[in-house]
Amino acid sequence: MMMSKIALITGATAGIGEACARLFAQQKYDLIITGRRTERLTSLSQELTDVYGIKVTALTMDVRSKEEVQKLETLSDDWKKVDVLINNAGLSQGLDPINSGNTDDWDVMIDTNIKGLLYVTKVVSTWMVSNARGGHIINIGSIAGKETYLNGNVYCATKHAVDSLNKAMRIDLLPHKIKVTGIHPGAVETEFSEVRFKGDTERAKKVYDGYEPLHAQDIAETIWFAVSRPAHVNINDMLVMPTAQASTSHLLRE
Ligand code: NDP
Ligand code: 8X3
Repeated sequence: MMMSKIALITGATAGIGEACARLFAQQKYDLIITGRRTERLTSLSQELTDVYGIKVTALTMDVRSKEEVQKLETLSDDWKKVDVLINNAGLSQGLDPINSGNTDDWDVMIDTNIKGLLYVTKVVSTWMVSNARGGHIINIGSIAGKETYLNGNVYCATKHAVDSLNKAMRIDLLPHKIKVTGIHPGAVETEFSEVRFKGDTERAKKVYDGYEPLHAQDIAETIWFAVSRPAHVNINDMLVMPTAQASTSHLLRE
């Protein structure tokens, strides 16, 4: 019997992760979808099963918690044959100068974007190594991992760390034929800014005023491009921007 491929997507309850879940389901991947909001995971799981006829496992899991990430180990051996891991769960909190930044915000960003990504990667890369079937790890970085902008300090630092870990993983996992790809988006209109500004939707909307930002689907398609290359090709790194954005600080607003 032909087995479907399996993708594990962290942060599939919104934005880029949710768009990836839809696109990979369309491509007939079975999915492990994770996030903290159970209701959203349940309804997405139902939708993907109904529309695409794939199998979905939904796991409520806060990537900041080592204990919760260990829930992955309760999956059956069949689900541990993950072909693609999309390390997408991440966020920004606040936009303040370093001298007046909120240290709780810093903890959340560091714990989610760096430590959470590491905890999940440790579990899933161990499966990939022991399955001896290769695999592909996609790390969602950011333009903020390539440049630093005013008041972006800690968020930028976490994404620079992802950029570094992306390179490190590629070296460490080379003997196991595991591909590692960094995807670095510029501005994508998702719940990102609402989360950054803690529910201030007016302020969040202004981030995308006067130009067409990227849509989550654009990034899902970029990820799919990397994943669908032949076995001998790895896309190391992709920096994807809205046409109206030349850098973190240069936007053409009309
Ligand atoms: P969204 O806010 O729309 O989605 C973020 C996702 O991450 C949600 O599914 C959320 O799920 C999940 N998440 C956040 N914290 C945790 C946690 N502690 N444990 C588990 N899941 C968590 O934002 P985006 O889709 O835009 O963000 C996805 C990734 O893309 C992030 O890594 C972000 O840094 C990156 N990025 C975004 C850009 C943008 O402009 N939007 C640009 C460049 C990179 P839940 O709340 O249910 O836990
Ligand atoms: C999100 C993009 O420019 O707000 O990573 O940091 S930016």
